[in-house]
Amino acid sequence: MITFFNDRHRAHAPQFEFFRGERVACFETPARADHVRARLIERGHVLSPAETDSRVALAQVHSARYLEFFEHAWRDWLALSPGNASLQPFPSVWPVRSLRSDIEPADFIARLGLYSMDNGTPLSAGAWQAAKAGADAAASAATFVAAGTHGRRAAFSCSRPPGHHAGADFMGGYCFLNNAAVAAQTLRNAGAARVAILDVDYHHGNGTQSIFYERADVLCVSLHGSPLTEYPFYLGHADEAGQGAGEGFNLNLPLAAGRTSSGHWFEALETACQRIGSYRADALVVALGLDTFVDDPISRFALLADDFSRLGRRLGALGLPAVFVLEGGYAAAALGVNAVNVIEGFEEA
Ligand code: OKP
Ligand code: ZN
Repeated sequence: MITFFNDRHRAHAPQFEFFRGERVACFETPARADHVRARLIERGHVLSPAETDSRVALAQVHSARYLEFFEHAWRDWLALSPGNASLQPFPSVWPVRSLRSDIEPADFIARLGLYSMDNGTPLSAGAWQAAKAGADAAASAATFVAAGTHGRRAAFSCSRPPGHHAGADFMGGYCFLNNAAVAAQTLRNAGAARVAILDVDYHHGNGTQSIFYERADVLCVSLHGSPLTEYPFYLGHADEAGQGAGEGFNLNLPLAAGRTSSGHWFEALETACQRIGSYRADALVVALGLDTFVDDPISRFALLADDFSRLGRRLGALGLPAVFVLEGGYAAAALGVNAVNVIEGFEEA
């Protein structure tokens, strides 16, 4: 399967994040994408640089003021003090219930809070460059798949940082630009009437869900650890079915966290696949998180390397043109085998 690789991902390499009051090394590292790249090459897959500008799709799935903020955030951070070049900005105040989010404050940290859902998404000097190139890779994969004139087409966008927690106007959960949403919107723009997004990352894709929540043209289905105990906590419950025109076009399949749940996980995958089949999608976007792996350091499911092959085969059996977009997965050394197992399982089917 052709891979569109984000060769600017290294521009985003924050130094630390917070865990229970302490600074810890980031889980979302450049090594992640490098491991997947190395495995793809080892297995003979073709890598291509991004060739589609994602600007059009980005403006359809994110708000103009959020894109404006994020693109210039590092410049604005440096403008506070030249010494900021070696520091990471974090939000410290957020417009929760009863506070206003319609007026953008002038203060930088207040703006950062307005456009963030957590303090776990460190900005870096190259965050915009890396994330924008990642969105371009997702748009390129979708454009490639949409251009397929005969036979089944599929492509893999191999990129970081991930995207599925980023909403129309906020960053969060290591995510800045919603790559899966960019891929789905690019497929729609190219003429696909109905696009299904299946998010198999361990964490609920709250950003993707919220972007398409009132739309019937993009079905969102997600398998994830229950938000009662797992990030992002405030979205991802089973009763979230979509709203307005989008009612009935969102399906959440939350599962209890636990190392012995891979049987339950594949049962839920079956439910997800049935729904995608009945939707009669023209194309599929897979938000491919690999943090369901048994050894993932921040997640609690129990999938093994072979399970990722099985996942790929099941998705292949849907018989749909597909765009795979890399999301999470923090057992970095295992990421290559696991990601490529999904890709090759899909091709096998
Ligand atoms: C992003 B993706 C652990 C903090 C966890 C949020 C997790 C974001 C996961 N110290 N922070 O869905 O894989
Ligand atoms: Zn995740």
